[in-house]
Amino acid sequence: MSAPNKSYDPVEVEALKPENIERMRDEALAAFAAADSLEALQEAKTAHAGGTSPLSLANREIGALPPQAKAEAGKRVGQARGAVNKALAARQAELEAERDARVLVEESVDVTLPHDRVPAGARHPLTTMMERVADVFVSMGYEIAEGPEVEAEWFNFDALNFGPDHPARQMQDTFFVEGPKGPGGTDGGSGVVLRTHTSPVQARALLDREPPVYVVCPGRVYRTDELDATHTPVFHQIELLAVDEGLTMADLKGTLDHMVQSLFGADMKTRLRPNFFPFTEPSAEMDMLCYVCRGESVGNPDRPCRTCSSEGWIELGGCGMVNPRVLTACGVDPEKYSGFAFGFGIERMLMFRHNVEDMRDMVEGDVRFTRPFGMEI
Ligand code: FA5
Repeated sequence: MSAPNKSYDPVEVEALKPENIERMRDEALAAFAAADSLEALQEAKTAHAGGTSPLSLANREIGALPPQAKAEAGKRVGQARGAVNKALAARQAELEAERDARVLVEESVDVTLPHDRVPAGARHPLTTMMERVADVFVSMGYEIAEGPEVEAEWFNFDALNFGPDHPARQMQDTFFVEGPKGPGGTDGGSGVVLRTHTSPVQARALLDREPPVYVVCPGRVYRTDELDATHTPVFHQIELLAVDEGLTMADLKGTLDHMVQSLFGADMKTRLRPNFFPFTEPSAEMDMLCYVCRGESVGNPDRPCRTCSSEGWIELGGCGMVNPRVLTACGVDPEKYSGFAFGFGIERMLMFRHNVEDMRDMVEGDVRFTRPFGMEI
């Protein structure tokens, strides 16, 4: 039997005494329990479970013990540290759960509260309608052409074969940009007008390009009309011009049919009635089958149609073969080329396509009118 180890004196290692280890553990547990926030718990953790905490320092003392005492001291300190870490993790979880519950309440959003956010607007249906019509032709290879709204009288009238005395030139119909009397006392000596239709873009397109020319021209136009349910002094037209070799009225009719079928359905059709425009010859008024009754209201008193007044057709606008005089004025050889053109009002189309009864609703800027059309892009 070996003799007792004289160098082993447990009394000398104060920190490792069982009662001291227990006290350190209890102080740590009490500090964790007292921590009422995650910040306070972090401080308690540093003090009681950090690298310089009493238990860690005691742990370091174990190395100085004689081998036979190390196991017992190590077990005691290890158990105490285990209890401390367990209590720390439990308190941490508790405080985090409390914080999460508090955040959920404090940061919750009452979606039923009335709000004062500015409601989203909507594009004006005239814009979307114009784009939709133009898209029909762009998909056929037509190019979009534009011209100025403040236009030279020459483009608006002269190039389009309006005679110098044509009534449309009069101040009762046309806004002249400057109003001094012209030579001989005629109105509109300035030679500059607010364009009265999109047809001047025909002349501009022909002067800018070599045939073949296929253009679609949407835009705003001005006339001295009073604002009422079916007229506005500022309105929108869309114009189509095709100039190529061998174009005929049949091409015009086919193009019109394709347009109304794209916009209103595959069973739609158009009809032409003789008319006069100085810049087309022959000229016609173009009608489309009433998109509401499809012509079924005609002679049928049991099925009256308000949209077409039971006539079965709706007037769309004007059209015709480009007058050779216009081609000549724009430097195009009428012996070689022919063309067709048509133009119609977007406001009127919006009226019958969406049952808008009063054109004034389109110009007042009230979102209650535009919103139901939705946000089309
Ligand atoms: C013209 O303006 C011709 N430039 C159309 C044309 C183009 C004919 C190419 C031949 C070849 P008109 O004056 O009829 O034609 O007007 C065309 C359309 O504009 C009318 O059918 C109507 O829908 C619309 N419109 C005319 N005046 C007004 C107005 N004051 N308010 C709203 N829309 C109007």
